[in-house]
Amino acid sequence: MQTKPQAKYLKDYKAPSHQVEQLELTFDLHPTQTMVTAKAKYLALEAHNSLTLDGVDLKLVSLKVDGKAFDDYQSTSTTLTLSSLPNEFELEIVTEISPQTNTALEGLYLSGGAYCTQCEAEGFRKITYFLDRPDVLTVYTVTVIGDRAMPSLLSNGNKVAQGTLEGGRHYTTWHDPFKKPSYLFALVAGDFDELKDEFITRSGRKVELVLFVDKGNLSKAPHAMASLKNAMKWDEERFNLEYDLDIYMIVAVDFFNMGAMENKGLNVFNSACVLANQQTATDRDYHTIESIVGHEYFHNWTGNRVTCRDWFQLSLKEGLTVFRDQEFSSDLGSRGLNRIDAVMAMRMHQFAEDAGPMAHPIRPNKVIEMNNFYTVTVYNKGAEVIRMMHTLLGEQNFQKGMQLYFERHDGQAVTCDDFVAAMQDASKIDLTQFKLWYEQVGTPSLKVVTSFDAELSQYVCTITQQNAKHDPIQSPLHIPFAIELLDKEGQALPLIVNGERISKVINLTEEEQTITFEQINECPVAVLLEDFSAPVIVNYDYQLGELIHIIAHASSDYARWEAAQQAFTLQMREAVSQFEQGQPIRLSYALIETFDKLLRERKGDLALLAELIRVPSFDTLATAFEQVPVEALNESIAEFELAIASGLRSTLKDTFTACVENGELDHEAVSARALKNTCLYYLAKCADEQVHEWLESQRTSDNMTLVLGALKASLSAQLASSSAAMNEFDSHWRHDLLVMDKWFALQATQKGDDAIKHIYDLYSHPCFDKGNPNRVRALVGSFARNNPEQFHRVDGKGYELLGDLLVELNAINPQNASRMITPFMSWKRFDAKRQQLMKSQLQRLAAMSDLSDDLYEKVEKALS
Ligand code: B3K
Ligand code: ZN
Repeated sequence: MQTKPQAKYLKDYKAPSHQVEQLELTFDLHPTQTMVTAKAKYLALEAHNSLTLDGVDLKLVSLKVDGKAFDDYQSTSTTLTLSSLPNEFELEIVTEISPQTNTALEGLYLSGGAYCTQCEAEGFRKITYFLDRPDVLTVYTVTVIGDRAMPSLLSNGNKVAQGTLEGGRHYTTWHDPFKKPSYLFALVAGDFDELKDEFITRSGRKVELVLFVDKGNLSKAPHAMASLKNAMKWDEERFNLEYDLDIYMIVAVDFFNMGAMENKGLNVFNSACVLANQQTATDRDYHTIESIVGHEYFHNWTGNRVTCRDWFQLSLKEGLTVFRDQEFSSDLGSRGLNRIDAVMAMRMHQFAEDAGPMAHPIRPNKVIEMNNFYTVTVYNKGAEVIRMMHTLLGEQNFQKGMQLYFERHDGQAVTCDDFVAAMQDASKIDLTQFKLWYEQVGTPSLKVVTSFDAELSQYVCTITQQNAKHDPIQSPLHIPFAIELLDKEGQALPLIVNGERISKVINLTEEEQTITFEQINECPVAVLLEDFSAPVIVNYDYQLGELIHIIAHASSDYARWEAAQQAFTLQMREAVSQFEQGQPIRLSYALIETFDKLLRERKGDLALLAELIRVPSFDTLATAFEQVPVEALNESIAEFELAIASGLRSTLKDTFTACVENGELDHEAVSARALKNTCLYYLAKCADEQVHEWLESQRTSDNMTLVLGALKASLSAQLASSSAAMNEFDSHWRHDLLVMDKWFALQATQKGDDAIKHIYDLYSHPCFDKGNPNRVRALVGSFARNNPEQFHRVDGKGYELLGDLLVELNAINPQNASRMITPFMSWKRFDAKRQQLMKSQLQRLAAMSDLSDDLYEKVEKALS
C-alpha cells in the first residue's frame, strides 16, 4: 500500500477560519481546458492572516488578492495556503480543469455529450480552490459560457441574464439567493429535450418545473414530473413546507455514481431514476422513481435550507429525508408494502454492514473517504432512528419538533444534536437516553422469554437487551417495542398492565424488563416488534404453528409478512441441518397449506400475498447463520421453491388466471402483476404446455413488468427456451441501454459452469461500458448479489472476477469500485476455504501501489 491516507475525526471539528460573503463563478466550458474563475469576498473570523483552501487535480492559472497578482502561497496535492492576508479581502482564482478525462464522475465531467457536476461530498474542490466544507455557506452567482450547440446552460437558482458571444458561443447567468454550501452547487450544459410544467404553491406562488432529458426521451419523462408535483403537494400538506425558488429543474444524465443529487433548484439524476414508460420500465422502477424524485425534493428543506455542520452529521439530512420519502410513498401507496421494503433493506444490507468491518454509528466518528459513508447505516438505519422518534412522540409532537427545528435553524449548518434538541423541546419528552442511538454500533438484540399463568390470568414477557459485541456503548438503549397479543381466534387482546389499558408501544429502557399483561385467559400468540418498531434483532423461540397463526391473523400486513419470513427462516435452519446430515430437505406441509389457503382466499392486497409466499433471498437467509452454509442454503432455497411449486401447482395456476390486470399503473393492476409474476416464477419450475404458453405470452407482451417476470421465471427454471428468449430481448432492445441493464442483470444470474466465462464475454457486448456505473452494477453487481451459487464457487473464480473488476475500477472510478467491493466485506462469515479465497482478493488490492483512498479505507478495515 502507498502512504496511508489520513483519517478525520468528529472530535477534531473546528469552525472555519473565514466566512465567504459571496461567490461569483464563471465557467468557460471546454472538454479538456475548462477555465473556472472564482471571485469571492473572504472575511476572517477571529484573527487569521492565512487561509487554507481545498483543491484537488486543479491547474492554477492565476491568483489575485484585492485585484493584484499574489504569490505568497503554498500548495500541496490537496490544499492551497495563502499567507499575509488582510482581515477582509477579495480573492480571484482562475483554475483549469478537464471534464473529458474525469472518469471518476466527481467534480465537473462529461456525461455523453453533456457537462454536469457532482459535488457532494467533496467534489467542489475538483472545480476550484475553496473552503469545501458544508458549514461555509454563501450566495452564488454563476455564469456558464459554452457552444451554442448546447442550448441549455444551467446552474442553481434563478436565471438573471443570457446573451450571445463571438465564435458561436453564448452564456447564461444564474443567481441563487439562498446561502448554500459548495456541495449543493451544480452546473449542467447540453442539448436536451425539455418537459415543462408548473406548480402553484399553497401560498399562491407559481413555480416553473422543467425536466431535461436526452433528445428523444420526452415520452419517458411524465412519470417523474407527476412524481415531482405529488412530492411538492405532499410536503405542503404533511410537513407544512413550501418550495422557495421560482424554478425547479431536474436533469437526467446517463453517467452518474448514484441515484440523484439534490443541488439547490437543479437536481441531477441518474437517467435510470427518471425515465419510464410501460414498455421499458417495471412497476418497481415506477415506484423507485417516485420515491427518489420525492427524496431529492424533500432535501430542499431537510438538507438544503438546514444543512450539516460537518460530514459526520450526514444522517441529519439523509436519515431524516429517507424517513420523509418513506412516509411519502406510504401515504401515496401501500403502507404495509413500503414498510416491508424498508425492513428488507435493513435486514439484508444494513444488518450485514453492522456485523462487518465497516460497522459504524449513524453518526460516524472517523472517516478517511467521506464518499464511503453514504451507507445503509447512515441512510436506512438513520431513517429508522427518526422513525423511532416519531413513534415515541406521535405525529403531532413530531411535527411540532420539525417546526421548531426550522424556526431555530433555517439557513444554518447544524448537528444531529440540534435536531434531537428541537424534538425534545417541542414535545417535552426526554430523549437523553434515546440519543445513544447516534453513537451505538452494530445491531442490538432483544431476547424475549414469555410465560403464561392460567391461574393468575397473566402473560409475562421478559425482555433482555444486548448490545452488539463491538458496540462501544455497552449500556441499554431507549427502544420502542411494539407488541400485539392474539387469542386463539386471532383477535387482538387488549393490553392491560397494572390495571390500565396501555398502547401497543412499550418503552424499553433497562437491560432487563418484565411486562405482566393482565386479564389474559388463554395463552396468546405474541406478535413481537410489530411494524419493526426498532432496528434490532429479536430472539424468541417461535413454534411454526404460532407463526402460521400470525400469518393468518395479525392486524398489520407487515406483521403477517414478517411471520412468513420467520417461518421460512425456521424451516431453513432445519433444512440446513438435514442437508448437512445427508437427509432429504423438507418444507413443512403446514406452511404450504397456509399459503394454499391464502391464495385461495385472495383477500387484501395481492402484492402483499406475492411477497408473503416468496422464499427469502440467499443474503437475507444468510444473516440467520453464524457461518454462511453456502451449499446448504443454495440447495435448500431451490428445494423450498420446488416444494411450493409442486405442492401448490393447481392453486398457483388458478391464482395466475384469476389475477386480471388492466395494463394500467394503479395499485390494483400493479399488485395483480406482482402476484402473477410470483405464480409464474413457481409454475415455470414444473412447467406444462399451458405454463409455457403463459410464459410466451407474457414475454412477448408490451409491459416490461410482465416481460421480465416471464424471463426471470424461465431462467430460474433453466428452461430450454430461455436462451433464445434472451437473444431476442437483446436484439429488440439494444438501442435502449437502460433496458439492456435489465438484460445484463438477468444474464448475471445464469447458472451453470460457464457462467463466469459468460460474464467476461459480456464485457465486450456493444452496450457494455466499464465507465458507466449503471452497466457495471447491472452486470457484476447483480452477479455478486443474485448469483450466490456462482459467486461463491469453491474454485474462487467468482471472487476472482470481482477482484479483476475492482483492480480496473480503482483507476476508472474509485467511488464505484468502493461500492462494488461490498460482497468482500463479509468474508469472515464464510468457511475457511472461501475466507482464504476472498482474503487473497483483498490482499491483491492492498498490494496495489495506486490504491484509491476509497478502496484503501475498506480494504484496510476488512483485513485488520
Ligand atoms: N445526497 C446525495 C448523495 C451524494 C452521494 C455522494 N457520494 C443523494 C441523496 O441522498 O439524496
Ligand atoms: Zn438524500
